[in-house]
Amino acid sequence: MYRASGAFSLERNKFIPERSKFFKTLNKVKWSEDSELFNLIEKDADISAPLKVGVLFSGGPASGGNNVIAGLFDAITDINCNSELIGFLGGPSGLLTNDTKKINEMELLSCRNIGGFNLLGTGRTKIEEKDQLKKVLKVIDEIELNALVFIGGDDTSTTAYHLSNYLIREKSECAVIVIPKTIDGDLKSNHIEISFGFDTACKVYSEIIGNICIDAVSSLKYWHFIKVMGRKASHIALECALQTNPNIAIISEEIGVNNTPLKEIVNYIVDAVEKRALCGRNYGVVLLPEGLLEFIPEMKKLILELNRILAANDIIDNLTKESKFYYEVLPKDIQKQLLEERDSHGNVKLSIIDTEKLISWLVKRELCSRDSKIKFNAMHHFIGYEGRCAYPSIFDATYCYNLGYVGALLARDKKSSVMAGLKNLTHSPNKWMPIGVKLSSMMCNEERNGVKKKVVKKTLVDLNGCVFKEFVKIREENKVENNYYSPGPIQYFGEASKSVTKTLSIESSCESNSQ
Ligand code: FBP
Repeated sequence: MYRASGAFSLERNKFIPERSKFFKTLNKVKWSEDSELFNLIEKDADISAPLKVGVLFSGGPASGGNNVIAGLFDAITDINCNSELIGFLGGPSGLLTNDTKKINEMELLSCRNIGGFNLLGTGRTKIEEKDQLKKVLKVIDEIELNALVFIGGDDTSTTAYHLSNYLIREKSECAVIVIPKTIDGDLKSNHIEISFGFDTACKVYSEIIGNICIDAVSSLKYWHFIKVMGRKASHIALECALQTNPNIAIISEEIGVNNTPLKEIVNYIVDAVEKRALCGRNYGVVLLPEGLLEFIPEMKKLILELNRILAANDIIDNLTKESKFYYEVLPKDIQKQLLEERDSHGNVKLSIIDTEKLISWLVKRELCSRDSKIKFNAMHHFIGYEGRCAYPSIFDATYCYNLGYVGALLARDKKSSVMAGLKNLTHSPNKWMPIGVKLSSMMCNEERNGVKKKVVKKTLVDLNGCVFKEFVKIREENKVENNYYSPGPIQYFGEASKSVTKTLSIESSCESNSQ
């Protein structure tokens, strides 16, 4: 098995995350309940029997996952030293096939505070069919699990909700608990301030974007088109824009709400290219979110039609006239990428579509059609996989370790169908308040592939929210001026190591101002 090695990893292994004050003595805390939440309060708890807890990673990796496992392991063995933690290998598929390994202290020693999901592996297998639920129940019974902890995003939480209802119907006492994970930052609610992994990914991406900005203003000859991850929501692009001040950052949700056609987006960029050229700046930086294409009306329609055509093994000629027109003007490479195999949800894999190349190609074409004599040289970057397994920031390392503790306490007290959470995340960890959010309070009805389904809501960028408004304040000036900011690498020591994302700090100060 791969292990991180080297002096820095060893130093990171030794880091001991600060804990919420509630975790100092576990037999002195109990959950109180209201309609949406479980709150941890200081009160004597019963001595617990040993726990047998199952855990798995689901979906894309996010920094801090190992610390969730470490926190979970430390807490269940603190609760009773004979407790056991069983990891399912390869994500949800390992749960279906009962592919497991027992997690022990020795193995954890090498991965505490280190990024990656390689301790167990991860996957995107969906568990929703009746026979799959039956298989999971069989595995739970065979291993005699007291609780099953899913470390995953919104789709995983939806699975956990339906599974927990099934287990209740089948009279199983196994509790189902979710730990909120995704770099995309779209798994949040009134109670969940942020999913883990967002902080580290945004800091890694902002370091790279900041470096590119400084290169742009040093070399003076390139327009850099950078696509950043975020399957649907633009939280990452927005956060990185606030951290680095590129000349242009497009936010998909705004394009979607305004139904902005592709041509208008291209003209917006070309206007900025021309304005900057007038000041002698034939260079710049454009940030694009991964999910952009699915928000542009004509592209959205084309992708939906292609999804249907591919699912039915139909031919491209059967696209509607309008979609066929847009398909045919696309560069051949992009056409090919749009036809690649869909993911397990039937969606196009946006991470493999070169949106950054498409947009820069259209910008160049528009400059030509305007008979512009401006020098325009484009460079392209996709920043995504670079940040999902990075060494977790102090925030993510600490947050994840504490989330593991919350998960263990929910397991001890048999709280099922809940998401582990911590409130007050902009304060120091000893002030963090452990919570369990009932999944039922996070459900909504949504149409997925033509069928109405009860799902955990994906939270997109709120265009009326404080974070987006902060971005709107600076974007006009940033278009022409060089206000680039290069935040540098993640810090592990000193004051700067305590920083949280702009998203979290702006949202938290907005909330306290409104109270
Ligand atoms: P999760 O929501 O599962 O955490 O994954 C997020 C993500 O990193 C997206 O930003 C990206 O679109 C996707 O994973 C890419 O994953 P894959 O390589 O499996 O297609």
